[in-house]
Amino acid sequence: MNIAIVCYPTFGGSGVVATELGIALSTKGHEIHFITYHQPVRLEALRHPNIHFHEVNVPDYPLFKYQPYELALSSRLLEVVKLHHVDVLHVHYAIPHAYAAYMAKKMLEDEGIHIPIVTTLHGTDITLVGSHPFYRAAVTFSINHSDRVTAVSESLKQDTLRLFEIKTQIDVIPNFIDVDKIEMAGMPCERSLLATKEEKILTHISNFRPLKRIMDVLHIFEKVAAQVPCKLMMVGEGPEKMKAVQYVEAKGLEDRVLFLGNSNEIDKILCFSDLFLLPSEQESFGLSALEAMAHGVPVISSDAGGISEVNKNGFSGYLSPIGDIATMSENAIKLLLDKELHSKFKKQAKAQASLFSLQKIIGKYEAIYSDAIASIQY
Ligand code: GMT
Repeated sequence: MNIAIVCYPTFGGSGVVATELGIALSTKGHEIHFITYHQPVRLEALRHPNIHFHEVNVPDYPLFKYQPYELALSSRLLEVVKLHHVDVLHVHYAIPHAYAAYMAKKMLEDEGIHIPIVTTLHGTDITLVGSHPFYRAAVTFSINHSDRVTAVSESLKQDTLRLFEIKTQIDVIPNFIDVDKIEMAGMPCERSLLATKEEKILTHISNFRPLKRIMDVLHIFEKVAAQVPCKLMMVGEGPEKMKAVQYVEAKGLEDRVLFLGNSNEIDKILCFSDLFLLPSEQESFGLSALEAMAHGVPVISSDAGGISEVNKNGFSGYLSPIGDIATMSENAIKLLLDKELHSKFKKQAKAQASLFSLQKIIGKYEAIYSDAIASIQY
């Protein structure tokens, strides 16, 4: 198939999922066209012969307070679909991608070209931004006019049905991880560069937005550090980072809390991590938790949204109510102090992650594409 993928090319989970999906589909022989405003961060296009990248350019015009990205995107979609005979448009994150795709579809219809749209909902496009009264009507319209709609968890599907008047069927296709790639990588684990043998390593990866509850991460770390020698790796960038850095400085924790910024090498960081912390306020899935589990890192998380569909309480880690720092810390300490329990959870975390292996999920997207293509009426 000739598949066009639209996504945010940044470090966010939806962009990562879209990129990994495109790469996996390309290895199965599909022709993949990424259409974004810059090359997705996890994509090395030159390495994959049947992956193509088409940049969306938005000219800066001083009259506009807001540059019309949707307009530029739908024009680019039209161009790419025509030039490369694209069979299906897969848009990740409803805003504004599903809306722009609908415009492109209508423009193409005018030229006698009929193309189906598959929209994948990721989380904040529904729960945080999309349901805002200023956007809700357009988001509802775009979802209802997609030929197929998928959500990354049952929790997100239920949120979507609760927050919008949805007339289309929503299929749940969970996020995935290439477990074989992790197994085969066999990368050197350079733990000694960051911690001593006695020290445990706790890791948090996110975009440091308020809903990630970054201060909870630090408070949990402080409680754990009072009983277990440990370090905390904070990976990512975002609006709450400065507050966190200032707190760490004020508490004199600079040598134990390391801010590593955005990283393309999370495999290297997770390979030496002993625990992963994800105390989010909202999380439709929690891709970073799945990535940690695939590396055999147990997860201490909140029970927000779809996290419980990924992290299994008492098996791959522990879940607690949002903001329950005391229980999260107790569970972290319990795991870190009991070597046998920790190694059991490490194995179980890997086993749980394998339920979301790429090989199990990719066929579900291919089936959705085939259905969507077949459903197009000429
Ligand atoms: O978590 C973020 O803030 C990034 C965001 C995104 O849209 O890129 O992530 C959402 O999509 C991910 C991939 O499907 C999910 O794993 C995250 O749980 C979801 N984030 C939220 O629901 C807050």
